[in-house]
Amino acid sequence: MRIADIPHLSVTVAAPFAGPKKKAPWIEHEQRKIGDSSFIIEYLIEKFGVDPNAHLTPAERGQAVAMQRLVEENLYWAMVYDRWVRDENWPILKGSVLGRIPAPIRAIIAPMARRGVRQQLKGHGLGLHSEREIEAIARRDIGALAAILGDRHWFFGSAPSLADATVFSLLANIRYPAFTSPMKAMIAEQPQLAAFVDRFRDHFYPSKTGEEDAV
Ligand SMILES: N[C@@H](CCC(=O)N[C@@H](CS)C(=O)NCC(=O)O)C(=O)O
Repeated sequence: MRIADIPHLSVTVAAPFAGPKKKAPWIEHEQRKIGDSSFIIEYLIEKFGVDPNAHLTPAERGQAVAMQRLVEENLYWAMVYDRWVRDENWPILKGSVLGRIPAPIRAIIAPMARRGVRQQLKGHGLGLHSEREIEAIARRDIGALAAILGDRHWFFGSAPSLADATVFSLLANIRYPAFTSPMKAMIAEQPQLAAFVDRFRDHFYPSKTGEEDAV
């Protein structure tokens, strides 16, 4: 929405259960609720007549879909693993992601949510691997993104497109918040990719620049 200049109000909720898919994110527009970031984007492109991918070639659009799957369907789960399974991150998670739930309810819900996420990780398959194996998978994904970006300013063309938003959304969530993750170093070891994440933030979230755990 920031790329396409669509006026909006961002709301952070304690739990995603009011969403149509019972997952975040969802949008509410003209009395309708639409869930899942890809369906939301399709809806906005049609409703507002703006397409951040308009300047991409068909091949680039195909690559953007492949990158989105890498980020959302694979690398995302490595972030979930780091946040929810690593014991050192559990107190941070309880105070941040789960921090909006009132304390007495949180005491009951938090361990249940953790068990549920462990089950999700196993269902996906990533949670069946060892910590070392998960690190190796994440390293390959981050290396692939860095190789695709190369020394370019944005992933495709001279203006930001949806691939930039997709990659930023996940890498910013690894790079800036206080959670311990081996992926922080993996991103930092790819200076062009790390600079890209910072550049996107400076461009679209100038008020967050300088904050360590604001995303
Ligand atoms: N691919 C979906 C992913 C949605 C998703 O997994 N959302 C997570 C938070 S980032 C969620 O709401 N999880 C809660 C749950 O599974 O109960 C999208 O991009 O919208």
